[in-house]
Amino acid sequence: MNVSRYLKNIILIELFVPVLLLTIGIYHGLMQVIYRAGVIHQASVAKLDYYQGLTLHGVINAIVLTTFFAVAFGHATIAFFLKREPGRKASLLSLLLMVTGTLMAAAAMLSGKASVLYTFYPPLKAHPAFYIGTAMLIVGSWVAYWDWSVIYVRWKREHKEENTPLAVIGTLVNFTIWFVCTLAVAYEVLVLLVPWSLGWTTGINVMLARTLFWFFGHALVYFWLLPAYIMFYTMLPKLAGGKLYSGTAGRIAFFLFLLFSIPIGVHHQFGEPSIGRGVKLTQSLLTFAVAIPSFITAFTIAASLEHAAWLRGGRGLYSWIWKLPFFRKDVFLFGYLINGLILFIFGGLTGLVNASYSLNNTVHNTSFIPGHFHLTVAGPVFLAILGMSIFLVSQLTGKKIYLPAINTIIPYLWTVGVLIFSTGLMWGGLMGEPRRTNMGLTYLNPASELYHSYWVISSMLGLAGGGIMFAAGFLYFIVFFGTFLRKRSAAPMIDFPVSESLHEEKRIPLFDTFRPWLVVMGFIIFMAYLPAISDALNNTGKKAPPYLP
Ligand code: HAS
Ligand code: CU
Repeated sequence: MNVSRYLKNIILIELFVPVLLLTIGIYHGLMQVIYRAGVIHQASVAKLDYYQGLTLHGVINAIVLTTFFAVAFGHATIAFFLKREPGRKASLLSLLLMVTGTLMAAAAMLSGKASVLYTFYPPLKAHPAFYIGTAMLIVGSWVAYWDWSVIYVRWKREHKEENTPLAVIGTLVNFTIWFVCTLAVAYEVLVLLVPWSLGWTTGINVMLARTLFWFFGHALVYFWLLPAYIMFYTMLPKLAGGKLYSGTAGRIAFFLFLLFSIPIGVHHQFGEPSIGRGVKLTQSLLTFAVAIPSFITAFTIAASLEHAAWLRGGRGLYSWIWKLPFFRKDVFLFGYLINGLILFIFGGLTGLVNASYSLNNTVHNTSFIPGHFHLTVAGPVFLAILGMSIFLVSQLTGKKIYLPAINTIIPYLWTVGVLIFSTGLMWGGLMGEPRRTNMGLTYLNPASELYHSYWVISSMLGLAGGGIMFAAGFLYFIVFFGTFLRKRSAAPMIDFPVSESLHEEKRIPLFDTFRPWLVVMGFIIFMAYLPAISDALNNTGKKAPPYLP
């Protein structure tokens, strides 16, 4: 499909800006593993402090890159599947807000005035530019969502009897979750944190701030994940040479995410004394419910892949796997997506460990948690972003991919790195290795009185895996920027590989409408969060004064 120059430029900027920043984010990933292992005792070559580096790493990789990508991919998805381009004014306004907000937050972090990590828990306090910049980034993404919603409603009016394309359902579900969950963090930032950071208020209700953060913070992880899920359902089966086993399963999965993504944030707060046991248990059980759409996805995609491999002549219980196009340059996106899925098997299982109320005691605040989330956000999410960004840049600029053979091995190299890295972190975590701690200065520094050797091997594994991840990231930058710099050889376009459904897909009205799902979503959130917020308001204790590191 041809795209206007306008939309092409908007999408390309929304890919270029965060990938440029990602160079800082990935560099600080490498620095993290180096400091933690105690190989270098002081801050990075750029003389940034450990927590400043960790903030840059988390905010750039997990907030900036993912939000920009979700909006860029959303523009492409809406334009391609509904055959209508997003509004010019709305997409420009969205882009400007996101870029300005990001620059403000980046300036605050780089100047060392916002070393508060990506969760910005009070009483850690950042410069107001950090909070306001992050809020602008979020509002910018809302503008794109509102515009797509209008496009969708108009499209639906003209296509009442037609099933809405699955990718569009996925995009709108994702941004609806995002819009609702970011309302809480907007309140936290604008009403609690900004006035406090400006010195207008003297104390802050830490419990309320944290509870509002996790209302947003858990749903955030599905905002990262769903663009990858859209690719798994609507593109991967086609890339594998087959069809999607069940489109209806995909629809059900997306709507289940709408119901269960938000009312489970308390599973990040099992250890907090001010929240009651009843709320914690309820949200622990609801967390198991949110795993269901992922199990549906696992079975549907595995069946689709097996079907594709059989069409290619594969047979046997497992040996069909070798017929899949793992290293084919023309369908390189397959390599990125399949590696993400493989990592997510382990990411999902460790998530279920975390979600188990009592088991969480063992892993909470240990390096087991970053072990888990690098198998998720640095797994299916990051790999889908890397693969799709190269795909879109090549199609939108009309340029051939630079170093296509290298491009096919990047996701495998990354996956090997993540597996080693996460094994190290999770193993260490089970032995109590703390997360978010500059261990190289303390526990692993022979000169420190805190020194002990429990975590030498695990942090060395983290270092080895992190080094491999850095190498894969470096190769990605070469391919991504190299493609930008090539000569144009074709007209700009977007041409997604689209999976057909294996079974004829009849339109089931319940799975082609948002209204009933939104009502149930509101009800569950209300029931799950009313007692949590009430606990946060009632069991707060003394208001905390600011803490400046
Ligand atoms: Fe999580 C903490 C529970 C999913 C990210 N999580 C985190 C944090 C992050 C994060 C960033 O309950 C740390 C936050 C912080 O800074 O403190 N998580 C879960 C559960 C799931 C889950 C139950 N997490 C994710 C995803 C993330 C993510 C997705 C990012 C994108 N997580 C927790 C909990 C905590 C937590 C607690 C708090 C811990 C604490 O104490 O602090 C579930 O959604 C997972 C369901 C997934 C599955 C897997 C399905 C498998 C699939 C692959 C199939 C493979 C195929 C390939 C088909 C059930 C879909 C076949 C291969 C061939 C070759 C053919
Ligand atoms: Cu969570």
